[in-house]
Amino acid sequence: MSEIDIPESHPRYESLLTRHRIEAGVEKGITSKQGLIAQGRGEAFDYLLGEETTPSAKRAERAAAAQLLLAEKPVLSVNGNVAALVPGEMVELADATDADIEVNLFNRTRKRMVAIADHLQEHGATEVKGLAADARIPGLDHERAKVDEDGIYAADVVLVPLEDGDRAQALAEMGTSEIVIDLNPRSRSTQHATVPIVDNIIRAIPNITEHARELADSGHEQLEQCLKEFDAADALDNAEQTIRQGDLS
Ligand code: PTJ
Repeated sequence: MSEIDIPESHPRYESLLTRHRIEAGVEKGITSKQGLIAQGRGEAFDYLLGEETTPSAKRAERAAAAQLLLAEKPVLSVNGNVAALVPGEMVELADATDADIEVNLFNRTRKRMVAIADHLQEHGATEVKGLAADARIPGLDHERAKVDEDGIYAADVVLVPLEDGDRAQALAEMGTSEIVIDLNPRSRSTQHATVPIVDNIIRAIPNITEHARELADSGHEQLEQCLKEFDAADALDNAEQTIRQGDLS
């Protein structure tokens, strides 16, 4: 039995586990109520994708691992949904790629920032950035602009999960490369990503970590090649085609 007392053999196990984690996140003051709506939106896309990682998303996850390993200063951005769904998995990915973790919220309050940082620390994070907020992403007039100067502001690669917003565009304009995880291939974030991953974050993060561990001893050239072979436009097109042909049975 799992944390929600549902056998793993249950046909909707993953979906029920995800819902439970988001609900618990709201109760713990980590996830915003809007996060529940965002989750529902994601679930609809996931349903049409067959609730599994497509071959195209698998390639994107490998490219993402290569990009994180190639980065000089990679940062994993965490919002209220990400913290509720994959806290331990984000810490593992940060360890595997030597990345920093930074909390960045749309509905930013000091209380939520601290609750999320504590939650990540309970799951093994040693340092969580985001509370200093001593720099701003230019061109954004909402709370997501607030970043740490030695974190997202200085990063060359940022992992941006579950946010359909203008921060992705603003970061791209700063010259930052982005790996975006979003089940909507038409979201603004995926459109600006160097590596868009159209997959459920529950599956995507452990997959990227596995690839990162596998690629850890690869040379610079091999990692570059892995990234070069990946075509972002093709990946988005592929995801959209799969969704459009989605089977509702
Ligand atoms: O914690 P905060 O204050 O920063 O707010 C976070 C939310 C998620 C509420 C905020 O960023 C928001 O409203 O996001 P959107 O505009 O609803 O975008 C979220 C995107 O994530 C949508 O395109 C969803 O399809 C997608 N999504 C939702 N759940 C998942 C997902 N993608 C991958 N895996 C999921 N589990």
